[in-house]
Amino acid sequence: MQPTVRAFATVATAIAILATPLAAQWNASRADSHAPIGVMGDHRHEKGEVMLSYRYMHMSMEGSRDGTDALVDEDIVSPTGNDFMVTPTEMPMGMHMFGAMFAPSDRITLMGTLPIHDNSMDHITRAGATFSTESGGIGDIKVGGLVGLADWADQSLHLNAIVSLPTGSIEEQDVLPTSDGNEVQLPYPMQVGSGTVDLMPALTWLGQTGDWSWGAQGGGTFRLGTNDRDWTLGDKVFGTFWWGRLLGRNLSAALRVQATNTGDIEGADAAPSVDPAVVPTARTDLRSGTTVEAGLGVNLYFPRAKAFRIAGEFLVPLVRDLDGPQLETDWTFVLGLQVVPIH
Ligand SMILES: [Cu+2]
Repeated sequence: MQPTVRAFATVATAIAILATPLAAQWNASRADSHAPIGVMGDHRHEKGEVMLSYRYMHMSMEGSRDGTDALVDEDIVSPTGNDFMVTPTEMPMGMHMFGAMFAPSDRITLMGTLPIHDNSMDHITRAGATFSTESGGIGDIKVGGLVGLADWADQSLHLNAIVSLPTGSIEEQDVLPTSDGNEVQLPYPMQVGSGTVDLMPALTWLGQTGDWSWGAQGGGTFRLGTNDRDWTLGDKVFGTFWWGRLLGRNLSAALRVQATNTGDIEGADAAPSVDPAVVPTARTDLRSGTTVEAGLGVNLYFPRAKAFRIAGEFLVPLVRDLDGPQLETDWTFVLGLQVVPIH
């Protein structure tokens, strides 16, 4: 190519790239204008809009690991192994989450979520016996706002300013083989609340171009103070990135990657049943870890039915590096319904 032709081509390409965002307006009425359903606080609303949502999340945890190595349950409770008398073998976790959003202005969307937990945990003892414990109920209510920081033609950036309130129980009890039929305090993973006020800040960046969309969110959960039972769950930081693709007028699919790092518990529960010498779930120093998950999500959007959405996402782990023995997450499924009755 001649220099003038090359210069012209470069300028034309630059104009084309710059003109693309101007030509395309951010469109909230696309199937992929909401993130995969496992992402919280991904979108704002227009002034006056109300959205109600329901999500069901199921997390399947089976088997433990230490570092990136999977462990055999019988080895964890063998006298020559890690010296525990009991270890969890499986923990299915279910959660119903009810949410509401309201936008007092185009810039600010207020939101709140109410989770209801349903946990059970199966165990094996050194003698080979098995037993289960159960817990559940209302978890920690989260309230706050999504504050628009910048809006371009086809991109937007907002701050997630969310606070988690200690409405969930940290006194979940059940019967253990050693408790003579009495209900006693369960270990940390079976508690449904943190017991502390937690700050959950995040930044969310969204973009659309043609039939594609993308988004990124990074943030954390930071616990304030110590709960009434003298412990504090570890802080958590996460980052997630997704790519969405319109597959039709009302259908989109998205791939997502999420990395999460969780810290250990500080302090300790003084209940005799939460004995760190007996079971790994009672060890405050065996809670931390880093996981990377990959998700496939599908969004269905019915604009005429008062902006009704159905979405599902299935996540599998790519990396599980846990300070263990600690139960590993094998898969997570989220199903959600969203409706905008007032707009
Ligand atoms: Cu919404």
